Amino acid sequence: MTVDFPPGFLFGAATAAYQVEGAAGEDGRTPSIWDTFSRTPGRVLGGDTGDTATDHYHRRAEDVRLMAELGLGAYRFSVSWPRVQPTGRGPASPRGLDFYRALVDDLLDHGVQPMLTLYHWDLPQELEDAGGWPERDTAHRFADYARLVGEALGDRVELWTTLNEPWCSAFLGYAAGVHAPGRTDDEAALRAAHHLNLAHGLGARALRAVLPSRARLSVALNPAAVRARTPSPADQDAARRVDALATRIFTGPMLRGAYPEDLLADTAAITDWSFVRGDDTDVIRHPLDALGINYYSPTVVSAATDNPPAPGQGEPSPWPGAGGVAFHRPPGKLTAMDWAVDPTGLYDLLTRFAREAPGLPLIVTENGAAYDDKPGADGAVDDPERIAYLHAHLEAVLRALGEGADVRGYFLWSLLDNFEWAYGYSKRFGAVYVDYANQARTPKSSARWYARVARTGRLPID
Ligand code: PNW
Repeated sequence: MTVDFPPGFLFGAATAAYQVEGAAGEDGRTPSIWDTFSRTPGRVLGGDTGDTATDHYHRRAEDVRLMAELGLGAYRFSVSWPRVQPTGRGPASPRGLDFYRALVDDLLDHGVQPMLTLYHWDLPQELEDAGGWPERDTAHRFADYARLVGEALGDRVELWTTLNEPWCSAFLGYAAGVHAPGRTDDEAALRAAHHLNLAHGLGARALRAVLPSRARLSVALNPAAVRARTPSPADQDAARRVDALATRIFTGPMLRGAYPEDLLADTAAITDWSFVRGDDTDVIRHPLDALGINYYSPTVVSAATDNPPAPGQGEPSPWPGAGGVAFHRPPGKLTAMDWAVDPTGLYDLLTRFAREAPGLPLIVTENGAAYDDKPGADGAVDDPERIAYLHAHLEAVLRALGEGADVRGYFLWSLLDNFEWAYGYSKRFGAVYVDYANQARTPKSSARWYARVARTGRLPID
């Protein structure tokens, strides 16, 4: 197998606004659902919030210099909706947009290509108060917001992503309730999933109308690399259900213009899907220039042996319509998230979408691992497990490339240690260590290792 990536392959790192920016109340930014959620006692480990995060809002210039030092070709970041459109409606906030203009200018000055995500989970609280993603109007609000950002940054940003991981927004946010806004209502979660799909389609259309033709549009999904625990028909059926709820609920309408029949049947006890109207699925099937895939760990399932609870009766779960499915810890070493390390899942997803969506370029928009990193006596942070994780997953990308998958780039999650949602600051995903006492940045050994891969375009052979 070759260790060389194709010429032009993008090596980047990713972050998201709420996880790194801080400055939660500055320059006109209003609360998002994540401010409300994290300030509610008991929701986030340790009571952590994104009020300060890694203070990236004030350390932007230093952080961009760091990216350039690390030889990154690209930086994937998200725009905070309540920073640029504080009430979720109406005109843009010039001060909010100024931050992203300055960030993009800095990136371009340093030869780092910006990749902009419009929505990485920070819905303006005012829109949640009006019903949030279960309400159809939120999709239209998103399209207006997309247009505002497109008009402001379209001359400088070529790579655009509408949504990050709509599965998490819909099912962790509205069904399991472990992410903002913390609701536990299966029907609302399925409505949210549809309105996120619609937001993607309307947003893509709004962007196309204002962006120059060289702009490239994408969405970043977290498709599940699902495996049945055994080849038995019952376990295979469990895998099919989870695949429908995790992946095809988005790729069905986005890539094929229809919801999968089996998904509609599996969720029939929860909803009749009458919130899907008229030409919605045509709008959602907007032509894309790339598909972003976020991957961390596989999902292993089997048919549950006990009687599944009726819809709405069991513990809140992010899988409405998969009541009869049991989830298992996959084999393999675990990261600090207790997620199993298994690069085959990434290979499987890349080759699957290469097959199912021929001609659509793929980008690994997130991949990485949390470990219990600690500075040594000399202040250096040595993280050999992260290097091994990255190496193995980049090898999986090369293997998929070797079989013809059109993978254009790879973004490490994350540039910096940051606010890891419900886990607060307890989980460190960064290639760069952040000391939260003084916000000092220290590249870990994995950052040096990754910088060499990015500069040379090849994996080191050991
Ligand atoms: C993704 N799950 O989140 C996000 O895009 C990042 O913001 C996040 O920091 C990163 O992965 C690491 O967690 C996920 O429970 C959060 O299946 C939870 C899940 C999946 C992805």
